[in-house]
Amino acid sequence: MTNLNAKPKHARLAALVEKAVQETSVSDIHTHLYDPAFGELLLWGIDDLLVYHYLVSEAFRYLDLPYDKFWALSKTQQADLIWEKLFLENSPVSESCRGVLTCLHALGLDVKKRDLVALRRSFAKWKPQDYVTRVMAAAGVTSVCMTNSPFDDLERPVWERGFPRDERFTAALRLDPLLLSWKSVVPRLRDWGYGVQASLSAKTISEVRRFLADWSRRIQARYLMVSVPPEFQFPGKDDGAQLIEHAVLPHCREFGLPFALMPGVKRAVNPQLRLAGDGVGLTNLASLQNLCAGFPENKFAATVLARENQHELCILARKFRNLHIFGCWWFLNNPSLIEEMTRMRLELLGLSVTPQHSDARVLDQIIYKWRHSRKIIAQVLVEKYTDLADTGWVVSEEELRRDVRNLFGGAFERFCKA
Ligand code: RAT
Ligand code: ZN
Repeated sequence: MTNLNAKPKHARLAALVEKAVQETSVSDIHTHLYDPAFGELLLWGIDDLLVYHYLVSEAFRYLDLPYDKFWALSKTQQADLIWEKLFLENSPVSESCRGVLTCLHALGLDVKKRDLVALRRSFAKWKPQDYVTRVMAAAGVTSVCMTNSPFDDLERPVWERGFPRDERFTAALRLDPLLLSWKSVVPRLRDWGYGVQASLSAKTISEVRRFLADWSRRIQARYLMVSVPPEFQFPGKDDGAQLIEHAVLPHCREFGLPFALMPGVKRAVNPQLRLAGDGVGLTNLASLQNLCAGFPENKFAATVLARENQHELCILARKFRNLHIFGCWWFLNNPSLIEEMTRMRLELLGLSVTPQHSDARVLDQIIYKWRHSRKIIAQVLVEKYTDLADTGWVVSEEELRRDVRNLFGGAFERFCKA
């Protein structure tokens, strides 16, 4: 028989959950944003939103322009073309396109008129520093973790000069060149005063550790990170695996920092698309298992790019408490997949996960990435709490707020400190 009281009770629960999810601020643990002290490296505004590489690859589905002609255009011209193809000539139903509109709408701009020139005028009024505050408030985000690479020639000099940190922008030390193309970074490390050689002698390893220590301190890294291709193997005899084992992991243990792995990206499957040209492949997660099992004193965080890897990743995290899984990365950052992954993670791991990170490259994007994800996370939570309520276990408002805080950065924070 239907319980006639059930619906209003559950509607009240749903309203409480939605309110808690809306009101709980997020600590966004992986973005490509920059502290405003980095000047033009911090991207924001309508043109940067439109030339986001997620949209570039979508625009090329409709564009018949040769790639090099597109790249020769100015940013404004590229944005004009993308607007025309993805917004005017076709309805902007893809998640990345919808995201642009969510941002504009949240900022109080009129999207109905489809007037790009007027939109540009509205953005021209903002100063970056004030805009950061405005956008973070609109997104309900209190801190964003940057992706910081000493190998980036635009970024490195800013760190070397030093600057007063904006506390809202925390740092993560990104190591892709070091671990994926060791031979190419040897001369650079030598230029910077580290006595390394191509062969991984004890002296070279100790100099790499000195480099990691210098940079971890300089940027006050919250964690170290690398994205790896699907074929990544650990343990291994190649430079990357050796450097991880003998330099990165001991360094992380010494500094008490997690090592974040992002497996599954096939870089430059279409190099003509530049940043938009990367693809995805299925990863053999045995390597991650070997890391977690072989180095119980290390903490690992992971987000994996292939949808087909997600179930196995959850099972790994059930087996290894030194593994924290996070985010619906890149091609997974779509409503249908966020919903599937969030539900699966909660069912297998409870609240000991970080269901989302924004990966924002343009400041404004934190608005849409979090609005869209909050909606889905709330729906999944309502479903889970309703199932509990059916057993008689009713979560209090305080309990559900605690849970949401954990999902929005608290669980990761605890993992980092453990
Ligand atoms: O999501 C992205 O913007 C990608 O281009 C990558 O930067 C990815 O998130 C990464 O961190 O490698
Ligand atoms: Zn990223």
